Amino acid sequence: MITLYGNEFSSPSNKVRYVANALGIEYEYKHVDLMGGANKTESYLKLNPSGKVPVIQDGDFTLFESNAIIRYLARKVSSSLYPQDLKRGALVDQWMDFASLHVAQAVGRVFFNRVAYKFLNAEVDPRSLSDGLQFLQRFLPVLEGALAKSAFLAGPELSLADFSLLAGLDQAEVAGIELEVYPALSQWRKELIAKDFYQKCFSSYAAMLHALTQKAS
Ligand SMILES: N[C@@H](CCC(=O)N[C@@H](CS)C(=O)NCC(=O)O)C(=O)O
Repeated sequence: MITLYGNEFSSPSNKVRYVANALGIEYEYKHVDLMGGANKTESYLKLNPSGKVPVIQDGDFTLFESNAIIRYLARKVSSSLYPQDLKRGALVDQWMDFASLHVAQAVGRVFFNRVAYKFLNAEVDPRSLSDGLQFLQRFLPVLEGALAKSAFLAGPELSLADFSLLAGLDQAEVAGIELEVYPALSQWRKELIAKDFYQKCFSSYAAMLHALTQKAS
């Protein structure tokens, strides 16, 4: 069975859980206590030298980087979530990169500087916060445009790109990021959150995160 090392705070970790659930791939989940430094131990650094979650182990094969992991899982079971067709697959890659590099990173900046800094004993970085907000102002309308045209990000079929984006937006409410002004994006998100693959992890990510942050603050 696959072992997944992750943390509930971590969108990339949750992305892997959503995809594994959707694919019906069983996994053993190992919580990595990031605040307690469990990701910096010698044995963990052997799994991922950067000390980050998520990591999976499939037998003697170890893999880190969430997008690489979800591609691996989809290929392992020949899932249409990552189409074999050259162009359809390339479109999924395009939106996965967009969701991770532009959207999830920007959400992460806002989340860090509005919420996470409090329990990480870190300093707020005003430049990073304003960059994050500006990126979101620029890139969320791009997503709204795509989702107003097709049911899912890379076209009419659900794909890995939707999972990348869904996980990347999980911290939106807690970070005070307004998504309701984007109706197609909000509807797409509402429908995916209701699915079993998501509900198996969280009935509401915002509520879970709120409870965790209250405990940590
Ligand atoms: N690009 C990586 C990002 C992974 C990442 O940044 N993980 C964070 C949690 S969201 C982490 O492990 N942070 C702990 C640290 O940097 O020490 C992926 O998609 O897997």
